[in-house]
Amino acid sequence: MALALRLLLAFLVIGSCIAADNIDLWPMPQSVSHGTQKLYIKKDITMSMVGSTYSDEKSILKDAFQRMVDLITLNHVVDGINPSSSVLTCVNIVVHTPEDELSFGADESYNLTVPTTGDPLYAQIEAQTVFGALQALQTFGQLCYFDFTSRLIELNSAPWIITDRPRFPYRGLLIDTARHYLPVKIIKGVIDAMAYSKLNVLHWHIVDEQSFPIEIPSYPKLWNGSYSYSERYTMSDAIDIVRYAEKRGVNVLAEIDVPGHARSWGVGYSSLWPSESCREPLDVSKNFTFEVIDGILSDFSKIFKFKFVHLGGDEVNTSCWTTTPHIEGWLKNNHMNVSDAYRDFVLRSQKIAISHGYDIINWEETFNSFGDKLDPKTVVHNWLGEDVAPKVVAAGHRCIVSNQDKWYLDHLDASWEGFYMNEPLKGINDTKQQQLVIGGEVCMWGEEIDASDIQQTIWPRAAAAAGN
Ligand code: CP6
Repeated sequence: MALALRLLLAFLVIGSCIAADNIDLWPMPQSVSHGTQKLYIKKDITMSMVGSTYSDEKSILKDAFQRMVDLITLNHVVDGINPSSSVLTCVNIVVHTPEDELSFGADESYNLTVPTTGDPLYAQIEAQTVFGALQALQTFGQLCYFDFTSRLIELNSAPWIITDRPRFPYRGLLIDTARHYLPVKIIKGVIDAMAYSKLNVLHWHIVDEQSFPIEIPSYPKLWNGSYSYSERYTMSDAIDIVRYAEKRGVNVLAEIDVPGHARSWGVGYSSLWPSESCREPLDVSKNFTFEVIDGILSDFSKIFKFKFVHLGGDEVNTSCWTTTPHIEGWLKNNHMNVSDAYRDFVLRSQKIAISHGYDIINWEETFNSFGDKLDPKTVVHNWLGEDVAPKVVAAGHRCIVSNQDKWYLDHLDASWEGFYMNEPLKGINDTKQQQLVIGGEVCMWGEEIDASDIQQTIWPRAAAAAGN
């Protein structure tokens, strides 16, 4: 992973003739200056929080520091060093706010300085929130390396003065556990790697046509739609994943993709299908359908604390609605055509999600079909093409960009250069409208990958996008 990133960086620097003198940082911080001196890292380097308002009760920072140290020592035995040479003994971390709940738009900015003089010699991190400090620790870790000859941890080109802040508040990666189940351990590995690349939203596309792997206590037969007993997430698995992610500064965005991508729901509750022979989209004519959505979102709200929930809404083929007699009759009685019914389905689901305290994200088809009717706070998730985001923000909606030609990881022919070069603000010139683009997301759809190759397929191209 580190090697892949370094190779990628080397290519980029050569390829685009940037006058960067071997700054091995990715994504490149907003501002970097450095000198020429080599420092050594004391093998039992410590962390302090002198001057912090933050108390680290949940041990977010302390654990992150330990992970960073483990990573730079590569679990090798590090030799001690003659204390007279330039030895960094400590990282002092100043966090200015006591807040330790991860929230959308949290201040992730930081300053990192690594001086060459001082007794003791220590690095200093300064951040508004603990989540900025986590980003700084990632950057610090990238400056350090274990030297196999000296058996010391070294850091080149000091002194360093680095100032950084994210360009976008939403920097996402989609995983899909419906097409192939992904064990909790694998998801945690993906989260670790996201943190290395400073991505901060794991979009968990949990459920789809093929399987329903998650436990929903309100409707316990829903996970009858899982592939097998062992390919399931309990509530406590989901809580575990969310906690694990939050401790690394990663938000978890849960998705239920309705009404189109939901055939697996009916394995446990067949009345959610229009009929036994025509199984999706979900039956729009029944109150039960919306009771189940309410139950799922009610259970979600106890686990997924991110401000947003994703309600899908893409690729809805309504032919089952017009060919199933009881739905056809229902449409007629309500003076609706299928487009009206699709719109009402999405809007009704939005209201349910809002009642559970969520803001909504929907795939762009909802905007393309009835944008003027969407709840104005809806975030529209682009995927089809690059002309949509300008329309979304011109209409006053927030937008997430995932242009399928550039940022779909399941497209194996999409190059890392394409991932790097994709510009989320393309075609948007007004600064107010630019601010409505809350960020971008690369998508690892699960049809063609499973636990055995998901990491290799996500990286390094996702990291190229993160460096954009
Ligand atoms: N599943 C769901 C998918 C896709 C979408 N939604 C998808 C469509 C086209 C491509 C890749 C993925 N597999 N639920 C679209 C958002 Cl090329």
